Amino acid sequence: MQFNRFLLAGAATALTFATFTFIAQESIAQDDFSMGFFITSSGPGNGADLGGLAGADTHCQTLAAAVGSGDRIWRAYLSAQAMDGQAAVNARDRIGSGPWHNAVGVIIANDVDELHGNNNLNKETALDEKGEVVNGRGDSPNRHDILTGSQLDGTVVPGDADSTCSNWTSSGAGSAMVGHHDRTGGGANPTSWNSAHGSRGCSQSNLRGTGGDGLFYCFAADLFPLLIPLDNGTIIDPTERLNYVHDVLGTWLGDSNLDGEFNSSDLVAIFQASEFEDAIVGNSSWVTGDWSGDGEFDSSDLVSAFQDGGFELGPRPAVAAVPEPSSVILLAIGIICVCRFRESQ
Ligand SMILES: [Ca+2]
Ligand SMILES: [Ca+2]
Ligand SMILES: [Ca+2]
Repeated sequence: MQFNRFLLAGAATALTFATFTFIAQESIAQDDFSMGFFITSSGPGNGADLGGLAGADTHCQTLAAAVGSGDRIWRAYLSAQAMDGQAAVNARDRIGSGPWHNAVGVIIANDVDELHGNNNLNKETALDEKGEVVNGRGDSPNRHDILTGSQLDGTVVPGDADSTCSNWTSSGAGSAMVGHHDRTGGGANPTSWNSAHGSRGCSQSNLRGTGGDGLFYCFAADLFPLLIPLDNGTIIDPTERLNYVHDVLGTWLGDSNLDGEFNSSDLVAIFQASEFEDAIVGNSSWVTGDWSGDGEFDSSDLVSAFQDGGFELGPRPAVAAVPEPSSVILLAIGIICVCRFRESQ
């Protein structure tokens, strides 16, 4: 009897959670036609040296923020090869679950499988973040070679040969797999958006020489359902929030881009959102620096994030290390000073 009651309670909890998640996902699927996909209007400018995956993500975030879409978490559609002790990364695993619309609300794909199957990605729909068409074959200059480092199914190219310009750090020797957003051209798979052929080299001039320009795809990683309880006031109590961040999200307080780590790229992202102690009431969310859930990004958010102790520690371990209190508080104070200085510029 006791056991049955336990089972029933467990089932009810699971059902409630499932229902909540379902409702959350439904509401997003139905009324979110905001931009979730674009081709970078320009690359960082140093060929296929994008500053690694992290640099590419930051470039996506910066371009999105410049057109008012900085409140989503942006990821570059790029794979990375196993190298220097780092595991391989598949582009298809980096971009959330969709659906993704372009800058004018047209659907690109509803989910990861559709994106790699019968998607709606072509020259007319694969717009840049400003909603403008990206030059393709027949235009001058042709910019249709889009960096991906990926196979047709969005996974990393197997083998040791360079397919990612040294994991997006080379602007010289090497090669990167590219796709054609206009679905036409040369290569083994000329109509593929993500895996047409390898580039001739990694420099800006070599990329331009064969119809590219160091551009890449950016997708909004659909992580909103997990953030809803943090952003809509469901979980207010600081201890409950911390438990949710640690146990459900599996990360640290301060990980604004939800990549599992709290580091400088999170700080860059929240600085770019420019909501630190601004005059607009209740305008901030997890991704723009309000980790406490009061709708504001202020110094208390930074202090509590640094007290949580995950800064620059990498992914959260099963048993968290105890932070050294005085040094993390000093670091938080330093960052607050930088924020205030930047705000006053
Ligand atoms: Ca992070
Ligand atoms: Ca505010
Ligand atoms: Ca706050």
